[in-house]
Amino acid sequence: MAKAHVAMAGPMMRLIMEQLEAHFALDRLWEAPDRGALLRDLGPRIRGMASSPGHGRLDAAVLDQLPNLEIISSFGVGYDHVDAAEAARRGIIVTNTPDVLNDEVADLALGLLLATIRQIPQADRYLRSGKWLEKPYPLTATLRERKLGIVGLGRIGKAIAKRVEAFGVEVLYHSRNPQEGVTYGYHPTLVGLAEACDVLLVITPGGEGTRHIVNAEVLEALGPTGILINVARGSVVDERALIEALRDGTILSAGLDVFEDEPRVPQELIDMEHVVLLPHVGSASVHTRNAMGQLVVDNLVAWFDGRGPLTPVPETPWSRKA
Ligand code: NAP
Ligand code: 8YV
Repeated sequence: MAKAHVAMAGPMMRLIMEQLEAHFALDRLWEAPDRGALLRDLGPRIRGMASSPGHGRLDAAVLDQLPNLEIISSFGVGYDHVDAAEAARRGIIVTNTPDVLNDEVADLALGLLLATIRQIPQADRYLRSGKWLEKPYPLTATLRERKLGIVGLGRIGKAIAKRVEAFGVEVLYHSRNPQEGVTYGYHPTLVGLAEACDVLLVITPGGEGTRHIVNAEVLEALGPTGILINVARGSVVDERALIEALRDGTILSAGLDVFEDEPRVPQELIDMEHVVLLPHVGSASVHTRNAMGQLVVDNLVAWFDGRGPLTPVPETPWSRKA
């Protein structure tokens, strides 16, 4: 039997490419000199897509070119680059890579929190520049006696909360709905959470539903000793409002793994000594990226074997039937 055509808009991990090449006819769209012409010719034959946020948006205009597409297997738990509602309308399955990265992202979130509050990168720079020979590093802020507010107590949020508890820090949270089976204090509004805590840690999905929910009003409520940690998506935080809040002391500091226009980071943030900036590395260990990549492959293989998708997103028709 002829192999099903699976397309890829940009290169992915070797683990993914090698396995997809073994199972499917893999169409490497980025190698085509004229992608439009290729899709006019090949589009109707493509039944699967392996996708990554860096490959651009998968929206109605792209889906129009793929009339027989059955499944989009996306790398990463966040899939805000895929119009999953539009895919659902067309009966196209969308899968993501949940759970396999929870601990890795939670570990990184705690590392970023500690690095921000105790100024670990700044202290490292201090030593390397020889300043320790002149005088000790200045005393820093502390995690002690703080309350930490998690925005989005989902799979990763809960893994973060567990770790924070072990640090002896009280956890509060905000999401649209209270979570069952947790004892953390729930705040129905984000401003309410920001008023009640002095560290705000954001770990929601991106997309229109959460765009700029962390705005000037929330930062004002967080207050002058407040610290913002964002490991969600850059779009969740109004970056301009954040820069202003960091400049004028509305909040104390921020630790950011994600930005509105990645990989471009505003020069104002780069120039600030009192923030910690990471290049979107929440899940970026070999171990965890391999697990995510394997799930991208396994979803496609399961689908074309007739076993259904392994990890469909909530919007897909499949999860509604299940
Ligand atoms: P999840 O289990 O679906 O949890 C998402 C949480 O966000 C839920 O508790 C949800 O609760 C809440 N939420 C959704 N919309 C909201 C809104 N408008 N306001 C407030 N809360 C809202 O997802 P997950 O697996 O934990 O992943 C979360 C996100 O982390 C991903 O989507 C991705 O954007 C980000 N992420 C980043 C990295 C990184 O490298 N930095 C790595 C992995 C994931 P309600 O539905 O009750 O509101
Ligand atoms: C990935 C992520 O780095 O899973 C997510 O939502 O943000 C990260 O784990 C990203 O999706 C890959 O580019």
